[in-house]
Amino acid sequence: TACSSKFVLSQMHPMWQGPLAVPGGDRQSPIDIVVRKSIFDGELKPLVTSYDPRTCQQIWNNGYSFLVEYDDTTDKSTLKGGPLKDKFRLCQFHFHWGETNAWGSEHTVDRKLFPAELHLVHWNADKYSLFEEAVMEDNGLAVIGVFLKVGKRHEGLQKLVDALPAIRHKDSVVEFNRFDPACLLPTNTDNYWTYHGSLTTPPLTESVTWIIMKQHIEVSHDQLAVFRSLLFTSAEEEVQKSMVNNFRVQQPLRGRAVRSSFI
Ligand code: SG5
Ligand code: ZN
Repeated sequence: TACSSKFVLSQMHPMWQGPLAVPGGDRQSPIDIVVRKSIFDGELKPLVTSYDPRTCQQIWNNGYSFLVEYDDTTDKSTLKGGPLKDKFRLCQFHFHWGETNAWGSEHTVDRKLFPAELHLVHWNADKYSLFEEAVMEDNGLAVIGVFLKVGKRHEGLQKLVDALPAIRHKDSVVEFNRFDPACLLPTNTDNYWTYHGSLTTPPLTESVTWIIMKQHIEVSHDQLAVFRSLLFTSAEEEVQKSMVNNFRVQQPLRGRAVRSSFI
């Protein structure tokens, strides 16, 4: 089942070893979004993304997911608005996915699992000067989450999918340019849920304003199959492991509010 595979991953994956795997925090992520318990907040603004595809630099397999990384030394690709008071810079995006289409997302909506979830990771450039600094601080990060559903092929995603065979193994990196991350956002970005949480991988710091899109995007089964052809393992390892089920087990809400920008 989905639950048992989550458990196995969080216990077994090398990236999860060490004391950081079990922090004592009470605003951890991911969570289940219970729609009828979410609180409409009329003060929540539309999101304002301004991404420059020329800041796209490389794509790499970090042994847990694949990351598309952006030059974040200047304010060229930014996120503002929504629940945010400050301006945040895009540094990378990545996905989490399952071994089948029945599960794979980290967040769920009324317990509904999606086959994959996109995370666009941004850091607060008004308050901090480096990602590494923002990671440790309250209000340091803002992550946009987008659910993926299986349906028709996603044209924008295909350029990414085509690059994946070159980074099949852990630690492989290739140059990747001019990818516009806005093409992976749903058409309506005004409707979202937001809550205060954490990174879902080590260091698991509670520095993240999560912005979860209500609308999903569609990708084809074949495109997700290419995600699943990636490997957790490096080229040197004898037993190769498919990169699947790279999501964290859900965390308790512990009295936090989940706000919605829509009724
Ligand atoms: C942090 O959290 C990590 C990412 C990790 C996301 O952004 O960055 C660091 O800790 C660097 C100092 O890890 C890396 O970039 C590897 C160096 O992303 C992943 O591991 C890919 C899943 C996880 O962010 S998330 O909470 O949005 N899932
Ligand atoms: Zn993530």
